[in-house]
Amino acid sequence: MHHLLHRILGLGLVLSLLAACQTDTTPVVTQPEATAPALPPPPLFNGDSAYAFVAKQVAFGPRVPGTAAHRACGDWMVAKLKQYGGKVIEQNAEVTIYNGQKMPMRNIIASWQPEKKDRILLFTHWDTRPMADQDPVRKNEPIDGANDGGSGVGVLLELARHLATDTTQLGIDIFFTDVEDMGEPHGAMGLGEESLKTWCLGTQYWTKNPHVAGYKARFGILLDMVGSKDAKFAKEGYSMKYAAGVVNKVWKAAAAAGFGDRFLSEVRNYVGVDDHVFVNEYGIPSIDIIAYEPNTGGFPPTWHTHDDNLANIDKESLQAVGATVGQVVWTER
Ligand code: AHN
Ligand code: ZN
Repeated sequence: MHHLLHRILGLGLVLSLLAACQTDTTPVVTQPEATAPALPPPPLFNGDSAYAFVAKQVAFGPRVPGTAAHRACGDWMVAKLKQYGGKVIEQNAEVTIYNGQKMPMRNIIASWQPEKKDRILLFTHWDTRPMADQDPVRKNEPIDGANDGGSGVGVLLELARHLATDTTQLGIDIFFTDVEDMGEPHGAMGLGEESLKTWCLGTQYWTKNPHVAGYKARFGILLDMVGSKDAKFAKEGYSMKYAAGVVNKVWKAAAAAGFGDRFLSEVRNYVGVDDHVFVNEYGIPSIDIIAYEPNTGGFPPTWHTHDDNLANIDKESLQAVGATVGQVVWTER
């Protein structure tokens, strides 16, 4: 009897092992995910609100570092971030631009749930270019920077408005980088020394002096020129080199948010250098969502011209990017 029982139990064990092998198509790894409570849907991103934040910035005048408009706009941005519950840290320093001129720099970082170790970094530059070197006329006058400088801030302030009321699983940091756009006019393409030394000076300062000692994030998303007419986004080369997984995560989120048509599957090298390059070198896998013009293979035609004004901002583009980033922020766990 004893032996028979053993044999039956033994047979049962063998059978259950076989059964386990056969049902292996139900992977064990999905079990915890399936049992985790569903998250509430992401809050509704409001493109009109993001647009109003862009208009507000433009109304201050060009946000050229060292000017009264730059100072006043920065004060307003800090006030909004605080109003929305962000813990704000500012970095004020002096940096040297390509022609040797000293420039005051003001980085602005706002944190939600700063005690959390797992974090997402959202960043965009807020300064505007002091010249219109891509324009045939008035080359020495500053641009409005509605798209280049204004659009990313508009989208992130609208996301901040929701961070005030809708909690995320990860901690969130919004970093408004300064003195990004004072680079040497002809040193923009590629990661040559001229590029690296003269663009993205606020971000370069931050990587050497992070706002929190040893700061880390799971990943970073940079927004740059996200408000142009019918904006499309290619998979940008450095983003793919450093953080292909993050690119794919964001592109999936775009489809889930209903804006998959904006996020092209092609990989393109159309960005000389941008803030995310330095954040990647710092150690946070980061991508750049930056408008890509399929007709020219470059940036939108208003880039570094006087046509970069409010009349050329497209609410639908702000909506597409804001809803996509919101989808990532409120589904990541
Ligand atoms: C270039 O690729 C030339 N510039 C990327 C950085 C930048 C400047 N973004 C907006 N203005
Ligand atoms: Zn620019």
